[in-house]
Parts: sequence; C-alpha cells; structure tokens
Amino acid sequence: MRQFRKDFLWGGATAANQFEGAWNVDGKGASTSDMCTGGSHTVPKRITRSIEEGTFYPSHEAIDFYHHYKEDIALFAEMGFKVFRLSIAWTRIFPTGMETEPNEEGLAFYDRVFDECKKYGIEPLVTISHYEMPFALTEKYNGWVGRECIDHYVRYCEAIFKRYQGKVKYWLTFNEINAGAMPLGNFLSLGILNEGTTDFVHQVDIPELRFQGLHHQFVASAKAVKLAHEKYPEYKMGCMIAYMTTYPLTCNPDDVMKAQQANQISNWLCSDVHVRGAYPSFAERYFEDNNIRIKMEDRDLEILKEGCVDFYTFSYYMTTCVTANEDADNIGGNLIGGVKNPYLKASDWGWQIDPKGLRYTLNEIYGRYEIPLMVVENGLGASDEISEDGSINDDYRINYLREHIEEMKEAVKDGVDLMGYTPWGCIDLVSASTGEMKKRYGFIYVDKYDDGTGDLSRRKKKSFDWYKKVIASNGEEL
Ligand code: BGP
Repeated sequence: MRQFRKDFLWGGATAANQFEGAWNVDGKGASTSDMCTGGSHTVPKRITRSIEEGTFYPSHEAIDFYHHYKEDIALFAEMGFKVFRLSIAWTRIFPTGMETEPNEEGLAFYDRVFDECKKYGIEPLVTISHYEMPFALTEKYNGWVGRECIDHYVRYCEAIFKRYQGKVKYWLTFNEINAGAMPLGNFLSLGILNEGTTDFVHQVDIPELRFQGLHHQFVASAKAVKLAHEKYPEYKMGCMIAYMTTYPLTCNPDDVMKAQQANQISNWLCSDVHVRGAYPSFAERYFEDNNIRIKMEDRDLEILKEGCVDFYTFSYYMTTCVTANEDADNIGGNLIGGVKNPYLKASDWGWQIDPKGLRYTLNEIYGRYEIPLMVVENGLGASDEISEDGSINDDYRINYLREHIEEMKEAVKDGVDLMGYTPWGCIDLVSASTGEMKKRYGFIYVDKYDDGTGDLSRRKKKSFDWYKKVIASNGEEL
C-alpha cells in the first residue's frame, strides 16, 4: 500500500503581513494589508485610506518575526521541519511597486532568513504575493484592475528569482488566487478599493472589476512561471488555491446543480487557468450571465498557455453546503458562505471541520490534473489558554491535525501524489480575516494580544512535541 513519500515535505506556513511586523523599517513601503486595522470578535477589521486614520494593533507589529527570525527558525528546526512556507513582502523589495531598482535592505532581510533555513536543511516555499501589494498601486491603478500591475509584478519576480537562486526552489505565484473570484477578494487579494469600501468583509463589489483584476493576475502569474522555466530550470512553480469543496445539501438535482456551479466558479476556474493554461468552457456563460466583460490583449490567451504550473497547492480548512432552497440558514464562512452541514461540528469561528472532505478534495483535484499536490494551509484557529503551570494543552488542535493527516494518508493510498503538508500559522500570527491575534493556529504561542500588549516571548504548546513526533515518524505516529 502506498505511504507518504520518503522525502515528504513536512513543515508549516506563514505570510509576511501576518507575522513579520517592522511594517515601515529598512525602506519598506506600505502595503494594502498595512492599511487594515486590527479587529476582534466584536469589532470588525476595517480598511483605511491613511495610516493616521486607524489603530493597527496587532497588525503592524504582528509577532515581529523580522527581529525574531533566528529564534523562530530554530524552533521550526527543532520540530524537524523540512519546509517552511513564507511570503516575501513585495513592499520590502519595491516599496511602491513602481521603482526600477529593488531595495537592497529588503532583499538582504530575506537572504538572512533563507540562510538561516539552509543552516537547518529547511527548504523555503515562497509565496510571491500573499494577500498584499504595494498600497501605491491601489492608489494609482485601483490595484490589479490596472494592467500596469502585470509589468510591476514581473519586475518584482525578476528581482527575487535572480537574487535567491540557489536558496529557494519552490515558488507560489499568488496566495489563494481564487479569492478574487469572490467579493471578499476585492481588497484582500486584488487591492481594489471601490468607492464606499471600508468594511473589510462586506466590500462594495463590482464583479466585472474583480474578474478584470483576476485576469491580470493570471497573465502575471503565467509570465512569472514562463520566466522561471526559461531562466531558472531548477525552479518549481506552483499555484495556490483556497479550496472549498461545496456539497449539495440534499440529493435534489437542483441542489446538486448549484453545488457543481459553486465548485466551478470558486475552485476550478482559477485552477484550470493555472494548470491547463486556459479559461474553462463554463466561464463564458458565467461571465455573460453576470455582465462581466474582460478586456484582454491579443497575446493574453497564448501567454496563459505558456505559463502552466508544475505543482498544485491549496489551503483546506472546511467544506460547505449549498441548496436551491432559499429559506435555509446562511452560516457565513471563510471566503464564501453556504449553509450549515448538519453532520459536521464547527470551530469557535464557525468554520465547519471536515477531515474526510480533505481526502475527497485531494482525490477530486488529483483526478482532474494528475500533477503533484501539496496542502499548504490547514489548521484550527482557537483561543488558547495558558495553564497555571505555564503549559498550553491544545489537544483540540492535535485532534484536528491528526484527523486531517489520517485522511491525507487515505488519499495517498487512493493514488494521490502528495508532496507535503504545511499547517497554517505554525507560530501564532495575526488572523487574515478578522485582524485579531486571539485566533491562534500555532505550535508555538506568542505573547502578543489584541490591545497591543505582550512581550513577544515564544512558548511551546503541547502540539509542538506532538508534531515533532509526527514528522520524525513520517506521519506514522499520530
Ligand atoms: C487563508 C489565508 C491565510 C490565513 C488563513 C486563516 O485564507 O491564506 O493568510 O490567515 O486563511 O485564516 P484566518 O487568519 O482568517 O483565520
């Protein structure tokens, strides 16, 4: 029976804007994520237009990985990480996105980080753009709506591909690119600031602009992949999709049809462009029905064909259900809503937990593309308590991860080629959706709180030793 590969990439995942802090030092420019206030369970995250307008705890300082990277990477190495997923902040390299020469201090920071990884034999997995872009590009072009962003992004890729040759091998062009196919993606992944937009979750939405921005991201991604393939043949280029399997709530064919359509638009559309290098056939009708007219240049469709990815990565937190019955409750969710699945429990943040759905999802994706897959985000956001003796007994997190790893194993037995697994927020960091610190995912606790207090000290949770054992046994001891 098949098992996890011998060289299975066990590790953890992070993103620059959620953990680096040092948001304006060493020449860094403001990114879209720097223009978001922190939030909490009761106060939602907001988008501001000027830094003076808001309070930014904890997002601007985050967990200050910028100054703690040695300590943090040493802890990852102690757990036995083979891979560490992180993103480069575009604004450290090109502060406004429009400079012609990169910022040396920004480049040097990631040199230090990659050298530290190398010291422990940890392979970096780099997301080139993770939910942020230079805010100056938002002001000038309304984010990715402007075609100019393609060239700015490619210039940024050229700079980092060249600089980190020999240090980085695995690259992901855009984090959860399919967020742009959903209203929440407006500012989060496309940097679009439509008039009246300040509410991070319920933004003013103009679908035509979103899909225009997404098209520009597709072209930019394909150009980056092509560039890497031509100039740096050792590079492995991947896509990253927020994969949310949508089930029909019942076997009523109307529900089944609705689920298929939801999966097509939210999961497959972006995946197909990345992997097959072409828009899928169902896109045309969707665009027509929704009055979406995308402006393309003559060579765009050829460019998409020339930049197909080598491997497929995705985040997996939950599944959702849909129904044609309009009276059903809407439960909200991560990036898209849906109705409650009566067979599943939910996290304290309402994300429905579905380990078996991961096996199903892996089979779905592999069946369609047959290229190597990697789960680059998965995990349980929870509010951890420190016991009197100083320990943090996060058995709930261990159970969540164990059940998901068990299902990954089943998928491997089903024949899926799975390269690796990087649970999200391997060290506590700021939540992307709510902007709070209270929603923790880590194996490592960080003393940092939503009111900006905390001494930033690091402390191992119970899951730290558990995950170390999992890695050492290549997933046998769970
Ligand atoms: C994904 C994002 C991450 C991350 C994660 C958890 O959608 O790629 O950046 O934050 O979700 O979400 P949250 O932080 O909202 O709990």
